[in-house]
Amino acid sequence: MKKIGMGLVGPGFVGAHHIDAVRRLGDVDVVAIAGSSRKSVDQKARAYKVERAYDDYRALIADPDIHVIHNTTPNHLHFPVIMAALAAGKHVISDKPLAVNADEGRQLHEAAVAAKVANVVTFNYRGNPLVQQARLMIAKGDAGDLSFVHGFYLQDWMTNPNVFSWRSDPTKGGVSSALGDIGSHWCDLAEHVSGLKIDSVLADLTTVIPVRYSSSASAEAFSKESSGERTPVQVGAEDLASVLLRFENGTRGSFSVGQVLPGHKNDVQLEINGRKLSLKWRQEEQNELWIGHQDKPNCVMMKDPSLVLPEVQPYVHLPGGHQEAWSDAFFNLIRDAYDWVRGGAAPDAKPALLPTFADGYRSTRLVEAMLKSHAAGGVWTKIQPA
Ligand code: SOE
Repeated sequence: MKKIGMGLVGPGFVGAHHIDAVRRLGDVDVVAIAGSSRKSVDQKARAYKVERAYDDYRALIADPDIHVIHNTTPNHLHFPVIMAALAAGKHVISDKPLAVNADEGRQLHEAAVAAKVANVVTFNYRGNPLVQQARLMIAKGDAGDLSFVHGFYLQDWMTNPNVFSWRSDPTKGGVSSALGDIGSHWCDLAEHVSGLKIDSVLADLTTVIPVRYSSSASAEAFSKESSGERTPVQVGAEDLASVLLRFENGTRGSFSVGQVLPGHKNDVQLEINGRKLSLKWRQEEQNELWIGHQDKPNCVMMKDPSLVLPEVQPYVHLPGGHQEAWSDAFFNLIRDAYDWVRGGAAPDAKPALLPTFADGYRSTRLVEAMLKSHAAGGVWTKIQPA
């Protein structure tokens, strides 16, 4: 069997999980990684047991043994790296947000469609089996008409002002921090599970920590490294935001995101209330789905292959009571992406779960509308059409 060759650009926190997921597939070779400095990329290559290491992403893209490019670079590099990969006719799996603004998001989406390659954005929370269970229950009408879609995505790893990530740097992360980095996940999840599109938003943003202290190295996600010599940097991007939502069919919603909220590690919650029942899923307790009733006791469904709908069973890897985790859901997304690659990446062969550059582009328009709403003093703002 001929193996598919994978290459990864930007081996940081999440890069390691792309490599793990791909190795779990069995028929994909991790051929090479590319990083920004010779010393650090060699170090990562040794740590991840990858044979080839490039200090220029263009050399990795030109490597003829590589068919699929995984882009896990800081946000400002998504555009040049992905454009180069698409120009070389390679499939691309990119981290979110797809781009730092909607204009770049549109160009990447259009280039991927023209290149006729698999194009995937890692909105990985879609890969959780109980997220799919909730989505299908709603699609089958179990919840009835939806009235309210709400939740949050809260983290605490940026609480210390000495933690300085490229996410807070407008030249690297983009003008938004919390909304682009984690609000993008929440909105994608809310639209994917509810089956509804957000029509307009009213946003309130703030920066709880307006001055951070940076060192020469930007902190990897979830790193608490804060020692060493530091210089103060004025931060303009939001680290806390709340947004009211109106969906196209009139359904209402709201969510909050925050990166500086002690105790919340990677706390994503989505609750959807229909006229017949309510569903609630929380990432930190991801093996459970809460089902709320008005006229009988509420219940908690455990992730178990014999309890979920038949379409969800392929996404469950262990019997009930054997906890599955973030990396299993991430693997599910990567597995679907490579199924699409193996099948020739035809648009109509895309697995239903898989988020594409069209979703990534949509997400950049959602974030842009939220920034615009806040800048205008908190006014209802429509999402721009594609
Ligand atoms: C840091 O906030 C981060 O690593 C995000 O960038 C990821 O997308 C999210 O899944 C986990 O948190």
